[in-house]
Amino acid sequence: MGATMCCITKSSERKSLDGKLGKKIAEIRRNKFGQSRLKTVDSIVMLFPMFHERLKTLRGMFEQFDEDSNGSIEPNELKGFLDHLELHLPEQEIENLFHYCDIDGSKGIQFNEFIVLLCLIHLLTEPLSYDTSPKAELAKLGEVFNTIVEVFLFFDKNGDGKLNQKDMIRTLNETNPRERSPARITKDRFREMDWDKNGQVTFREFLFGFINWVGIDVDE
Ligand SMILES: [Ca+2]
Ligand SMILES: [Ca+2]
Ligand SMILES: [Ca+2]
Repeated sequence: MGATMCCITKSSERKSLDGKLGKKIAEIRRNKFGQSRLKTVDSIVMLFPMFHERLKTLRGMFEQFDEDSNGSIEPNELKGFLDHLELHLPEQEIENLFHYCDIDGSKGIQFNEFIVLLCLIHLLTEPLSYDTSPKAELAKLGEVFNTIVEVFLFFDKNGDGKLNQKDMIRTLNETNPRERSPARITKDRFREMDWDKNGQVTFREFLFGFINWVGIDVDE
C-alpha cells in the first residue's frame, strides 16, 4: 500500500509537472491570501537559520539513498528512495520525475536537486495517512516546505507563479530603507537563481537555488 502519485506525472511531458506545481502553488496562494506571516524581507531573513538547520538534516537521508556515494542519486537509487516512501510509480513516471529534478542535466540528483524532489513529493502527493514511519519523516518536513512556498509567494507580487525583475524591484522598494540591501536578498541573487537565464525564476529554479541561498553548499 502506498500513496498514489498518479496525479503527479501522468502525462509524459515534463512540462505537465510544472503545470501541476503551478496549479498547486496558485491554490496555496488562494487559501493563504492575506494570512502570510511574512510581511517584510526582514521576516524572511529571520527564517534563514531555521531553513538552514532543517534542510541540513536532510543530508543524512540523501546520503542514505546515494548508495554508491558518488554525490548524486541516479535513477536506480531514486527508485529505492521512492520505494522507501511507498510511492510506487510506473517506470515512465519515475523517469519524468528524475528528469524534472535533474535540473543541471548531470544525470544524477545532487543535494540541491534532492530538495526540489522532496518539495515536489510533498506538494503533489495526496496528504494520505502519515502513519507509517517514512511518511511521518516527510510530514515533519512539510512545514518547512510550506514555508518555502510562502517565501516564494511573498516575492511573486503579481501572482503569475514566476519571479521576474519587476517583482524583485517591487519587493525591494516596498521594504523600508533600513532593509533595502539585506546581504542575501538582492537582484543579483535572483539573477543567479534564474538557471536558464530567461528573466524569470520559476518555483523549480527557486528550489534549486534555495539551499545555496540559505547558505548550504551542495557538497557540504
Ligand atoms: Ca549515487
Ligand atoms: Ca543533477
Ligand atoms: Ca528561468
